[in-house]
Amino acid sequence: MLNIILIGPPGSGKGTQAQQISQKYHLKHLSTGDILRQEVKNQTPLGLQAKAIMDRGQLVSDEIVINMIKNFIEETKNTNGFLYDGFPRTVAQAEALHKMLMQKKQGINAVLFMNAPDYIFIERLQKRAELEGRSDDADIQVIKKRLTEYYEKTFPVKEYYEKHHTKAFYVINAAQEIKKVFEDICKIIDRL
Ligand code: B4P
Repeated sequence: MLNIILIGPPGSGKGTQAQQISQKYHLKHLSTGDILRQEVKNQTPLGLQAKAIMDRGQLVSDEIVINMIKNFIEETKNTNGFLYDGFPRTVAQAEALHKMLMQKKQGINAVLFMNAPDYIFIERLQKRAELEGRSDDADIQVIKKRLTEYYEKTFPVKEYYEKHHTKAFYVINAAQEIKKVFEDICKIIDRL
């Protein structure tokens, strides 16, 4: 059972790479962003609560996200493993995942850190706003807020994995074209 985590700022290409990786290695793609957007679309009580938070560029509460993940993992049967995309985004979420995996006698095989300068992420999200019209991409102030949230709450997760899972921690050059980023990631997964 493989457990692979994709971590990085908004617009670093987590979702883009996750789709290709999960397909190639037959992993269950677990995107907290996608699950939350589906809840918003279905106008569930959780979705209504999450929409306002996401539209402000903030993170949804740990309690909501951790429960969502627990349900997702429990409901998934017959898989080669999980690809976590956009989760964990806080140290509390990382600790909760660690606990869940320990209970299942599993560990983390790779943490892929998507690295690039901020201006690249901003350009990509603005381009996506034109193409897909995602409400949290539309306003530059919201994009900047997401980056601030990232540096305050998610960057410490990168440091947590660097320190506690040193051998499983990999830095990916996410500024390259999509195909090249994917090739670099495959080289790592093929060695696991
Ligand atoms: P997410 O859905 O996770 O999305 P993201 O971080 O904005 O984007 P991602 O990095 O996946 O970028 P993508 O591949 O799409 O989060 C959205 C919101 O949900 C958060 O702000 C938060 O409110 C909430 N949320 C999610 N998870 C949470 C959690 N665990 N806890 C609390 N809240 C949570 O790429 C972006 C664009 O760049 C695309 O248009 C793509 O085509 C392009 N692109 C990608 N790679 C490229 C490359 N190499 N070259 C050129 N363009 C590229």
